[in-house]
Amino acid sequence: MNTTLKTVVALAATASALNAAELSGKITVKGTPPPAKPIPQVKADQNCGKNRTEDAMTRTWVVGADNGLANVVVYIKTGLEGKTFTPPAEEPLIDQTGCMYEPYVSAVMVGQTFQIRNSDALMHNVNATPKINKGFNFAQATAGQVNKKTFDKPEMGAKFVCNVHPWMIAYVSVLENPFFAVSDKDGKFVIKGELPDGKYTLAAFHQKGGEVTQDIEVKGGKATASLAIEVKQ
Ligand SMILES: [Cu+2]
Repeated sequence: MNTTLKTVVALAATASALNAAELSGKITVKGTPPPAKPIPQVKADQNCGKNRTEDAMTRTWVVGADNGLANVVVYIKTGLEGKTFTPPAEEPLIDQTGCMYEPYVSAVMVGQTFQIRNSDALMHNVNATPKINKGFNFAQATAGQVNKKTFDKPEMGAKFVCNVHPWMIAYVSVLENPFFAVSDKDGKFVIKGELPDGKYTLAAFHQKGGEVTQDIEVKGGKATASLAIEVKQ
């Protein structure tokens, strides 16, 4: 390899090392949330509940190990002004299975295509009632039906319901940039992407507990953060 080429390769390696960022951390709950409630209609319905031995539960507050709070949308809220991003090519899936939405909470970028699937051998209707974006409402009558949708404006927690099974609820947040994640069952999150070092504001949004923010600094492609969401009844 000649010297010029070596330099180019070295520079490229440095550039990608600087840009490949990973933000990680944990969301905890502060206070004592009300316990999850059973949704007995799910198991009682012979079609919805045929693979179920235990009741479906409400998912308003899902708390895991060490007060970790699930279903929190974590995203970069400020620090990226003036930049534009291409929506990820990946198409997240919102599934309807056993008459429950999976996942309960998800996030997409503005303009990112996502899929809505009916995995049940019965009819659901997908009634999206966002406040900022345009809503939609359509039936999925057969198992395996997939419809693709996008939202074109940022919005937190757009609500999806099924009017056939009124306990079926999901929330979809729409973000302006691709730097977001949803906390897992123990409150952990990882956001990966090509992100320059610098100062940003990270936000954590919970459907019931609202939003908290924290200033972070990405250095050498890394940052960690811990945010607490307070219980609101
Ligand atoms: Cu349904």
